[in-house]
Amino acid sequence: MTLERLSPQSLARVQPGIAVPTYDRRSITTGIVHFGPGAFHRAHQAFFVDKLLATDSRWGICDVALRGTATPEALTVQGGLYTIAELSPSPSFRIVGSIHEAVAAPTYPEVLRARLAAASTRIVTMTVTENGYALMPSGDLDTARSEIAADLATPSAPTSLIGWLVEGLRLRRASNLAPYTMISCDNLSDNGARLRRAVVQFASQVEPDLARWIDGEARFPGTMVDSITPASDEALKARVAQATGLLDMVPVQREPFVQWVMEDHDSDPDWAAAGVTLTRDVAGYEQAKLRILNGAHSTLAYLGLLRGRRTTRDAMADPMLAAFARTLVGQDIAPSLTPPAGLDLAAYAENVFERIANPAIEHHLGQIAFDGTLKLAIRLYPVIEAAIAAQRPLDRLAIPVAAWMRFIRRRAREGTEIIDPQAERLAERGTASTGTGAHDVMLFAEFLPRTDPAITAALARAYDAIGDGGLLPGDGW
Ligand code: CS2
Repeated sequence: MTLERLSPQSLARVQPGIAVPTYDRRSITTGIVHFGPGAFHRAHQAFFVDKLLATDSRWGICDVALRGTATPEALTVQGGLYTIAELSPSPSFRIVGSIHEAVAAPTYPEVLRARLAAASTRIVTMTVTENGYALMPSGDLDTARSEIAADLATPSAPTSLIGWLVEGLRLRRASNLAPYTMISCDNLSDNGARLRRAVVQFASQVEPDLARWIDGEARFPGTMVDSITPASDEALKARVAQATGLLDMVPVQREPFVQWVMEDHDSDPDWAAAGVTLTRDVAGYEQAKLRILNGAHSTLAYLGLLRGRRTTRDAMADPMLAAFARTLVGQDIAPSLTPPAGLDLAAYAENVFERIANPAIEHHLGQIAFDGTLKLAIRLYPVIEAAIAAQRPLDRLAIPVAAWMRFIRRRAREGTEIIDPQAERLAERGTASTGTGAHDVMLFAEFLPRTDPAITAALARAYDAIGDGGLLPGDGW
């Protein structure tokens, strides 16, 4: 039997029990332009906006893909509709209606230009990964990057996120409109401040007055985003089709938990009504999340892969590994944090481990292991810095970093792909490694938080102790 495609017309025939938009989608207008229509955006932010639309129709999303046309095309065929599968022992499915239109920027630059310049567009959001902000390690815009250099040469025909944001702001200023509020939804520390810096620095090279106007008038609230979202696959499509009775080519899956913390900024819309936590201490939430959840994830991923585990569930079912991750969080990571008022770190960490162990989620460790150079730098290196400052021991903290080096060594020797902005250099280092801590740690020196002897000695010891199989203290060393 051929299944009917999910669309506004077929929605009436969805299986009973599936949540569908409760508002009249025909009355929605576009108020948000979003760059990066990937799975995390659809699992997280578009879900919050769906709740918002139940009481305020001004905030439909225009999804923009800077590269590739597959997602916007599939969403367009489906009238913007798609399914979220919430994975738990009793899974639930909901169809989300907040995506009002979806465009591929290279194909429809005029549509994007019009949306950015429209008075009704008040917010621009993005999930473009750290790489999308084109910042150098110093935090300054990398004007030598090819897409940034090209956009600076022809700012009215942009191709990059930053180029588009500035072009849209230029158009708004020319027609006396207020700037839009720009909200980064990437899992980075200080995402609002980083975005501001990139946008203002780009604008200052185009038109210094424009840069001053943006810096003075525009808002870039920081955020913390959280929901475990394994990549979508064919099995998910089949599962969604079975549950809903409709064919969705762009479904997403995530855990039931979903959290969005945003810097309080007198916002319109009423984000709090949609379930967003507004706070003056985003940094406190963000650090707790990046270090505890993401720090534990990366630890489980590198050690787990070395130990022959495939998913987070398998890693948490490995008693030695689960115990190590819990001890690391409790003894080494938690002491590096200053939690926001009202956040009980021990309870938070316990809840994180329950979420990671969710038996209904098939979350591949290989997905978490991507982009290690970027992830370790925000998840674990600040913890190492804090431990050094407070003279706490580094032995346990060195283990996940050593496991990452062992993981790179394994990939390089097997000839399997390393996914990381520094992939080429990492593959070279992995190939040159000998398996001996004193030698190999120095090969990775440029990717470490520091190279003073206290750190390199702890890393070399950890590297030798875990070996190529990711052994842990309880395994007998
Ligand atoms: C994961 C995150 O892939 C990864 O690196 O640690 O995507 C994690 O699942 C999310 O940050 C949870 O909010």
